[in-house]
Amino acid sequence: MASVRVDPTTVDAYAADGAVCLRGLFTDWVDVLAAGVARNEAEPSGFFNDNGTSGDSGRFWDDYCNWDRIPEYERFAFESEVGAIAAELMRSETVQLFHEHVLVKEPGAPRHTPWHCDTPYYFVEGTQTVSIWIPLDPVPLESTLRLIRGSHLWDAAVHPVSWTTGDGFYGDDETTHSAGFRPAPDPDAEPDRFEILEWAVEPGDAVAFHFNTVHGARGSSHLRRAFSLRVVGDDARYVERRGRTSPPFDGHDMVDGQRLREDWFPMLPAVRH
Ligand SMILES: O=C(O)CCC(=O)C(=O)O
Repeated sequence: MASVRVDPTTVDAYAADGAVCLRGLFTDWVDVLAAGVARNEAEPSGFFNDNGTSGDSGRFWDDYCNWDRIPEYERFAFESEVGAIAAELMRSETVQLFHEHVLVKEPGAPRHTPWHCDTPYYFVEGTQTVSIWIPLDPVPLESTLRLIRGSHLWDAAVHPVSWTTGDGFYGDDETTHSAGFRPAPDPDAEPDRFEILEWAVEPGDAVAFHFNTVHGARGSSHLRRAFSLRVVGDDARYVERRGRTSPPFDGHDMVDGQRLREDWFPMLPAVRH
């Protein structure tokens, strides 16, 4: 019988709130992941993006879909207990890797991560989804990930926009709000309306959040490297979007309602070693 490390209260909180903080579960992997991020920065993929502007004092860069060429990422995905932890949180028998995403704010990076939810950018949906966001540096409250409690259960998703230009991500505009999306909220302007979950975290802690959960972050005065592993569970299915998706996964050849193809999106070990 596999041991269980996420306590039932945390699993219930994940279902109710759409985000939880996990303390110290990945401490042994911090050096491995940090080596992977250094390799990633030295050998960026075609998806590498500097989200800032030329006058910024520190960059906010991100890159993704590199797990099969960065051995440190691959080892973490397949050899750590992240799959089993995700299975417990999602209450899922299976855990399938969607992709990894690295987000680095260099000291002084002024750029905020805009309030958004990930689902409309992705071509997969389900009640069983989770991103495991792992800081590789100490992160104080002022620069940590911020999430709106319960927003994974909202009826309408936040209108997806480009992080760099703010334009509609599908090549659309404001009218899209009437077609099933809501505009990005501003929780700081409406503190009575939205409850924010945010935790000061240490390297190897994690914030686990549902693909539907609305989240954002401020800029950072210090180096803030984060490694986010995104996985889906039993009920997640491919969904055709009305425009491009991120990541794009060109040529995937899937159709509405299909499980993600396992040759591109492999199953991870879903029980503890
Ligand atoms: O690290 C950040 O600032 C944002 C992270 C994020 O948006 C994500 O992992 O989906």
